[in-house]
Amino acid sequence: MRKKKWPNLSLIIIATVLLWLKTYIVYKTSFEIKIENWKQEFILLLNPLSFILLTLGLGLFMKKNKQRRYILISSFIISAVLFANVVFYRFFNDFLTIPVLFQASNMSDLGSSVSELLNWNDFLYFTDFAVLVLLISLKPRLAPYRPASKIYQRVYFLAAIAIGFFNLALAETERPQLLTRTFDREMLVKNIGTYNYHIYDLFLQTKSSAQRAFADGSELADIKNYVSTKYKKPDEKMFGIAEGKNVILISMESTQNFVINEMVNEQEITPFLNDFIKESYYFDNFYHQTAQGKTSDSEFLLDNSLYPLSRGAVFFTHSGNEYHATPEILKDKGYFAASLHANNKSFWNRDLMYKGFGYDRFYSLPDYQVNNENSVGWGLKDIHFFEQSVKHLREMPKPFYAKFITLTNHFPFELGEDDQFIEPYHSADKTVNNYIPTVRYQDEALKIFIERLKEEDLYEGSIIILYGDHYGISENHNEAMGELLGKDVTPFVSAQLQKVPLIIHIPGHKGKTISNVSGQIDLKPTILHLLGVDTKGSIEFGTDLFAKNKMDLAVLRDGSFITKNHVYTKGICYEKDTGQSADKSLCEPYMEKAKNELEYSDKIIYGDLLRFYEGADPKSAMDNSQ
Ligand code: GP9
Ligand code: MN
Repeated sequence: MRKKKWPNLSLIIIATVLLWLKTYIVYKTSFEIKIENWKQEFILLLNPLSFILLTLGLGLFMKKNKQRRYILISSFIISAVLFANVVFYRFFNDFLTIPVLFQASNMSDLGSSVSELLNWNDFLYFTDFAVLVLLISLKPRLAPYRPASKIYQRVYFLAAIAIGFFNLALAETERPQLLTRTFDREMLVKNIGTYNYHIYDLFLQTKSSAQRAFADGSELADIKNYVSTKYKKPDEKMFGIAEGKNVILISMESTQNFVINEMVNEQEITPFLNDFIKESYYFDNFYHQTAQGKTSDSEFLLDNSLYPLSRGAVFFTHSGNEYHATPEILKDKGYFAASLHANNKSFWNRDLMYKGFGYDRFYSLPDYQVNNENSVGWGLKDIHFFEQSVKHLREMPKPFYAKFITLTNHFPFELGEDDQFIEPYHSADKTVNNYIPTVRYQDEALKIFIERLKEEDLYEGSIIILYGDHYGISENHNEAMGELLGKDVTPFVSAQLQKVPLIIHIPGHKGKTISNVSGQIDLKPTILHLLGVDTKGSIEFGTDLFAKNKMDLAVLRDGSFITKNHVYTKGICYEKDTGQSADKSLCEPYMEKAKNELEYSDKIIYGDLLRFYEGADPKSAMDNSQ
């Protein structure tokens, strides 16, 4: 019998093709990368190639066994990076960044979420690696080793680099300024590929470390100018109205504004909040401005009126910076500042960051009794959390600035039957279905907490501020969300789904609904003005929500923004009334502003510029400048 002739393909080529095709298949099946035309599709197909060729190509300089080992190990590592992105994407609808990787302590705390995020068939993501192993051990002749000549090596690397540049050039025609505007990771990955993106991210990381080292106070002048033109005089009727009162802040986990006054199964999702907003100031056009740092980003916005970073969590990456946060400012007014959250103190690096903000006390896991009965999903159930927190509140020196961070309404939105005050929604999407009872549960917990505050005589002497920390339902669930809302979730709708509730209750005030467009960045000046602290001259990007001529603008961390009449997202300007795309020139006046805001805020963080601000505490400013 004649022996069949197999093609003689070298190991490097086989490994490259396998990894390349696998990456493309994963792009198409595990990420939602929107493709608008054939050119984009071609870029997507092409983009993993140069990196894989270059990396595996190093094997050309190695002898047989060493080469095999190198190809196997690098294939495995590259596959693992891709898989890590897939798992991360399932949860955050986003790609990994280096700062996030260093948040391993968070990742290990994810516990219940991780098992929810892994599927039994995930081993398929390593198919190409398995094929390589089998090939080498069973049919090594199919991938023979051939020492590469100098010429071959040169041609190989030139070709790989040429493909890389071709890719970049194509991407640049499709997406000008791609590398200079890095708000949108999806855009980056789509154009330069996951692997090159990680290299680029590494470059950014190095750059930001250098930025601090080289920063000096001179950059602050422009920024000071910018914020001082933005400053709005407080409304005389509201300024100092809560002076000396306690401040009770409640961060409502994953709570989006669409749940307010919305019905599911003919029942209200938030019956308590629907009533409470009637006796409070309720802001129904208020946006979260968080990015990868989720809850911690919202805390950062709240206490500093600075934007969080577009990549990583600023709580991790810049906890050593000098800040001029609300707790520190309120010290002069005799306030005691505390944060209460029944989780590990190191989650989101809170223990360190809180010190920098001037918190006096962090009531964390050891301050709560947590057991199997009173916990679910991420930990202590909200009703128990509030109940146990009342004791801490009682003991706190007055007046206090106390922030309560709820937890039950957290992905994957688990809840025992006994705690379900409303039935899950009925759709094909478990996440959206289960979100409804956990929001409803949180609403019940809030009702009980407010009752307890009244019993403890803490209600009348406190202003109570409730806000949603960030979205709960990502764009991965547009279909079920569309069903629930009765409209298609287009990018225009999606941007507006980033609204979170903001409710400010001031004793003795009737309150009202305020529909100006605003965001979490505005919380700090609003709170300080209510307490009688004028923020004039301080470096912050928000404006007092009660100021008479506050501009209608919310800049989201991905560069999208919302104004009175327009929504700008993913490069398109929409008419708010109709949802139709509008002439770009209508959004243009705000584009520069949005860009400036984010860039100035980033500059402050990367350069640790508040260490040069004369309003800052001189001692710590000195510590930091060494
Ligand atoms: C963790 C809690 C939830 O302590 O704040 O974090 P999140 O995942 O929403 O950022
Ligand atoms: Mn959160």
